[in-house]
Amino acid sequence: MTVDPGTMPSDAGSARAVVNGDLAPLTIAQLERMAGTIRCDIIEMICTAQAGHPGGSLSAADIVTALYFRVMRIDPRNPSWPDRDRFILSKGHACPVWYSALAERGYFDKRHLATLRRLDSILQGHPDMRKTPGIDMTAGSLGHGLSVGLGMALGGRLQGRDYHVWVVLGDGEVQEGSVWEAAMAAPRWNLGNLTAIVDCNRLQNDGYVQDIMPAGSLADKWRAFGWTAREIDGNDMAEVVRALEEARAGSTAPVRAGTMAPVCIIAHTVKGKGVSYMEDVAAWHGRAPCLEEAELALDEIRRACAG
Ligand SMILES: Cc1ncc(C[n+]2csc(CCOP(=O)(O)OP(=O)(O)O)c2C)c(N)n1
Ligand SMILES: [Mg+2]
Repeated sequence: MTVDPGTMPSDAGSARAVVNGDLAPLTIAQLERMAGTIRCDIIEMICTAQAGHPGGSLSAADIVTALYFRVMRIDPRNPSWPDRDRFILSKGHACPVWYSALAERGYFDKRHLATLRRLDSILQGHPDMRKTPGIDMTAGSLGHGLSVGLGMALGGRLQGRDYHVWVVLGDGEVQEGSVWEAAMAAPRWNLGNLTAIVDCNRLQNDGYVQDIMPAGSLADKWRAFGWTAREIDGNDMAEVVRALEEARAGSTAPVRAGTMAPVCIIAHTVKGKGVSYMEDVAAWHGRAPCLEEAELALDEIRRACAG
């Protein structure tokens, strides 16, 4: 299939005093429908490319939808607005969920989605900040996102900017030692402007985290490092929105008088969420559905949204 990516919207250049672009924050019901649209995009993109990672994209769809359509302070017409909230998908292989959210939110034409993973596409197999409007950090090699987010949060404070930094990590990814170096440093600097969200879908690429590297209670581990940690159902939109909004509002336990701890949200999710034959099945970590499988998936997702 040949796709004409169309004309890219131009970067508006100078910063404007726009909060959340021109979009009124979506209601929970609207967010749930948008998450369904994003899940459909994910299936279509990966089926068209015949490559990609559906499982971890689908599990994170509710979190990414809530951030882009309600919680984050962003302006899609001005992706480099200095006061924008920063988002990092540290588990970069799940980028179809990010690309869909960016397209649905207006950062670029939706027709680009059909070019996923092509050599000349702005949407590569892993996120590339040099190619995609709205992407602030290249990812794919697991374990780096929280350290970069920490730097962005410190930079914001040094510049007197009040943006918030959001980092989504995988529950397999947190086996990387570098995650815990950043986890140790963030409370040291009282970075209440940094939120980590761990997409706990119980699976990594070829099996259960519990069988490969049991982590015990992740919440207890983050608390031991000085974070405010809470556990939520990461596929329940109302719970997701509440946790994210509270993290942004800084309604967390003070570390010391006048300072705030960074927040870690342990989001319990289902890998492959929304597609029955993909749910909780390790094989769908990095496998593309054929046309028939994709049609089945789209049908299920649309029915769930309509119902
Ligand atoms: C440093 C590094 N090691 C290994 C990989 C290969 N890899 C890609 S995805 C993945 C599993 C990640 O599991 P998780 O973080 O739980 O992601 P999710 O379940 O959300 O897909 C691995 C090991 C990688 N991308 N980077
Ligand atoms: Mg996982």
